[in-house]
Amino acid sequence: MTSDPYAAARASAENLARLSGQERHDVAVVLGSGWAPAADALGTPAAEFDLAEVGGFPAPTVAGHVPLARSVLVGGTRVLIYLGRIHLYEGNSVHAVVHGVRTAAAAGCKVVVLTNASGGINPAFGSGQPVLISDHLNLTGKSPLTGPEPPAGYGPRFTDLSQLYSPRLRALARQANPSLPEGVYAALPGPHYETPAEIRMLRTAGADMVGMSTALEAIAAHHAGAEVLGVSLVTNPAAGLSDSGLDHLEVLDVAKQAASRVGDLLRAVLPRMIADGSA
Ligand code: 8IG
Repeated sequence: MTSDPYAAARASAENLARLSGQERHDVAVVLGSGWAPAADALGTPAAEFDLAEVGGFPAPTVAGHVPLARSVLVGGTRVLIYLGRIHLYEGNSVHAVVHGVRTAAAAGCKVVVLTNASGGINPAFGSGQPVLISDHLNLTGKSPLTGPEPPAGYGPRFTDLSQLYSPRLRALARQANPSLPEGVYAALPGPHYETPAEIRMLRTAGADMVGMSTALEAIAAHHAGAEVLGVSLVTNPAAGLSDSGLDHLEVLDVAKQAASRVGDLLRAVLPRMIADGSA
């Protein structure tokens, strides 16, 4: 990536237009751990391409993450799907972590849908439960807005996050599935899972789910002018809340089983996301 992350996003958006054959996109979807089956539920891609060709992305290092993107027409909405994401715990900079959503915004996306798999802290959320993210605790110690002054077209450096997770988009998702609960997502740097004491602390602090992603991307997407919908798939009880320990492969398995169902939800909601209906 060049030293200016905003210029890098513009350059990648140009590559994206060429590779996808689509001048602009309307909505971006970032699929988290185990969410790949949701991509197929969104329909046949018009184009699929390697993120290495888009530029600015480091190679991912975690099982279950594929460095591909797709362009899919869902209804009349041009959807850009990232089949995996970049994590801090892979040793990446905060700018690399948010490069995908900045590129999406530079490619025209007015909505960014961030999905993840998480540990459940709220005891009401069993494994396989999808939850709409209502707010987050960014405990990564990082901000994607560190660095150069943002150029024109972006929000101010001191960006307001009081409505980070769009109430409008959450209401749309609940129209499609009224039983969807909402919860607060705590983002930790990882890659280790928490101690039971840390989970007790997070619960006291108001967290319902815990994971290692999403918060930084949500901030960057909002700052780039996109509305954010966050959907977290609870795949395990957080540390200390069950008798067994945490196993990454079990987590991926639970996510896979639930992901296509949540993909159906996204397919129903995506065509209704662009507010003026002109997409
Ligand atoms: I899936 O229990 C998944 N991701 N930090 N803790 C953290 N991340 C997670 C967890 C969890 N489960």
